[in-house]
Amino acid sequence: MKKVLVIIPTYNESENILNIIPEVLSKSSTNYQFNVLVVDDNSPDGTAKMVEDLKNPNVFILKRERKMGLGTAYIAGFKYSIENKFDYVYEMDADFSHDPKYLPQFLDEMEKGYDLVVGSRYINGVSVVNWPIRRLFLSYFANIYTRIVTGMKVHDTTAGFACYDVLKLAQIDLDKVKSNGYSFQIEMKFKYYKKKFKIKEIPILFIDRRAGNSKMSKKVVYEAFYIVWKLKLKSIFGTL
Ligand SMILES: Nc1nc2c(ncn2[C@@H]2O[C@H](COP(=O)(O)OP(=O)(O)OP(=O)(O)O)[C@@H](O)[C@H]2O)c(=O)[nH]1
Ligand SMILES: [Mg+2]
Repeated sequence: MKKVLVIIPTYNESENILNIIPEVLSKSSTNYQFNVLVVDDNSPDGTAKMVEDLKNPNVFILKRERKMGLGTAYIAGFKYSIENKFDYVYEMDADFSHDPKYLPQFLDEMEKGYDLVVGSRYINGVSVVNWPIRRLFLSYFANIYTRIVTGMKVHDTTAGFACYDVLKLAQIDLDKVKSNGYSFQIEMKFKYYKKKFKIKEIPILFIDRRAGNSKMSKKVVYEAFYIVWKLKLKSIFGTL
């Protein structure tokens, strides 16, 4: 039986976390044991305590002292998956934008030999529901821009719903990953692309958060715009 870890970073997700965890765990089968790792940044709404009170042996938590951003939360989770010898590790949001029903489909693709499977909003047109048109435009054109600058053949470079093969992930120098917001997603995919690891995109329907508040900020958007150039230049000079 393979060990699967789903990393869910949280900041004030008390309205979602107790609903999403059981849905993830319910995907366990004879072939796969699903586990959840919540990476919580001392959410003032008590998200961490709710997770601890579950006392579920398949639910783990990493508690950080203050809000430090999505990128470093995932890096901490990735290291946890490597140290604890999981087979596959997922990135997933707590807010139900990423429907847990898709989780098994990622594994079907992993078993075909892919190193990274990305849940994409931008193959087969656009599959995003309930986003303000401004935000959709921003995300869509940010992706086209990223593809042009980096040359990556990935349609949804900022996607945050993904599954990694842990042995391959261990070959990436995670301490060198510096970006934090959406650019974190771009950076991980670019590193896989440059290493010629096999990336597969599967279509998902992305739905705006069900409950709770958005943490998206302008800073994160600006970061993404210059990071793609930084990544491109680093790859040219061999310092990626
Ligand atoms: N640990 C940690 N988690 C975070 C941080 N920022 C966001 N998150 C979590 O990361 C996931 C994605 O964040 P969201 O706020 O949904 O960001 P988004 O999807 O870009 O924006 P909305 O869906 O509009 O809210 C959620 O589970 C958040 O709780 C952070 O600084 N630290
Ligand atoms: Mg969200």
